[in-house]
Amino acid sequence: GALERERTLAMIKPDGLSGNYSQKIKEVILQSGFDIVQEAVVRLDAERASVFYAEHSERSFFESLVKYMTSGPVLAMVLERPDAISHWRTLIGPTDARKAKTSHPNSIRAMCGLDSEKNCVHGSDSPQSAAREISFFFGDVKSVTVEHDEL
Ligand code: DGI
Repeated sequence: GALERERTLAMIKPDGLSGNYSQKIKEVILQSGFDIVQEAVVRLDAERASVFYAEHSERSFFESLVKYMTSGPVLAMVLERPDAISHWRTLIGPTDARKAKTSHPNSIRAMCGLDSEKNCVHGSDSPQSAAREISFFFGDVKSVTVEHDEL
């Protein structure tokens, strides 16, 4: 939990956009003290969606996940505030939106998600994923921190 300002990649997935949840989700974002630093509506093709979710390429649900993520446009956003990564993960709730509806009723996934796949929003799960996902949508970040042992 860094106290310094931090950036994360948030995404409203196709069902969130087509269900007209963007405005409501943005209200939650702004009321929670995030700045929306960048945003773009993007249509992912199968190749791009597969790259985004490459870590799940061996999972049984991968083909279905790619189909879902290419079923319509998504809204990608760079969010900034202190502790942005874990704060946004807390706001969106658990991966399975059905679980979210019972255990985290105030979460974003409880509001607009359907199940463990169609869960309407994404949030980076670590500083490494945030850097990768921000550059996936918005190009390379200029101020990437380089660890000493990488030099
Ligand atoms: O970081 P999360 O999105 O909360 O969850 P994750 O990184 O474990 O999985 C990424 C996405 O893959 C998730 O948002 C929806 C999909 N997914 C994860 N687990 C399942 C799944 N899709 C299906 N159909 N079944 C799953 O068990």
